[in-house]
Amino acid sequence: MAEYETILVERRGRVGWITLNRPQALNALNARLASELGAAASDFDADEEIGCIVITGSERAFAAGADIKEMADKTPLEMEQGNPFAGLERLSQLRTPLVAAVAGFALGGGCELAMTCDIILAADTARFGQPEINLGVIPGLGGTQRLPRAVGAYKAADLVLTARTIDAVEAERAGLASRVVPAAELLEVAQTVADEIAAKSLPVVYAAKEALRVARESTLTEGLRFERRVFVSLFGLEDQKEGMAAFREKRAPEFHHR
Ligand code: CO8
Repeated sequence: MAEYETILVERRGRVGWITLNRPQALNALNARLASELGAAASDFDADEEIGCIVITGSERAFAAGADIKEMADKTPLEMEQGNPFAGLERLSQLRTPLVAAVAGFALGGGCELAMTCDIILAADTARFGQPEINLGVIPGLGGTQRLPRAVGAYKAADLVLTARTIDAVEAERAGLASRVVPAAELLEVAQTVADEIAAKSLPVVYAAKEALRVARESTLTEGLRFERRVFVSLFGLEDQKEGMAAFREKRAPEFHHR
């Protein structure tokens, strides 16, 4: 496995784990971390033995945003051409489901990184927010686009315009967090959720994730048409035959991921 400086990478069964590891900066996302995260996640995505990826940080911070010190003196052209966060944008192209396991601060780019994932598990210590406006900028990694889709226009405007942060319970109530769990159990729950996903048929998981993505990115008519096409095509898979045979035979399915 490749050597990284700012992340820890590990396999646990069919689950790929990526732990952000810049404790001195509360896991602030610098160009190196963004590129390493994009590379490690893409490697897992290309690996058929991996059925789910978990991204997590430390107890104190999932990620406190983009690295302000690294960005502060850049010009618009440098931000555009040398996009330091290109690596993060790769994450939204992956087929494999991503689970964010968030404890502590998930602010700015950290909140946006969590929203790039399919499922957000929040420890009861998690705090989410988009405080960029206090720095004289706006969210730049999807915060003004994914947040309103997740929590609605008015909650998103409250967070983006005032910079206030919300705790895990408010995040779950708003639809930003999928579940809230005690901090001490966060990693265990993340492994369990990821194991459950990774045990399913891989091509069917890819299809479900893509259909959910289309729901966020298209009209209802287009989305329903896409869903129908994919649903029908899944009847060509061995795993569909196995899943339905297992139901009839009253046993657990044994998927072969094809
Ligand atoms: N960048 C760089 N360093 C950071 C960051 C950050 N985002 N956050 C924390 N740190 C550093 C601190 O500077 C400090 O380092 P040092 O000890 O060397 O001064 C260390 O981490 C610990 O932080 P604090 O001492 O501040 O810890 P506190 O517990 O007092 O406070 C907070 C924790 C509240 C999280 C506080 O650190 C904070 O407000 N951080 C900044 C949060 C923020 O504003 N995030 C948004 C950043 S901008 C962004 O994410 C835009 C993304 C879009 C980019 C799009 C490009 C195309």
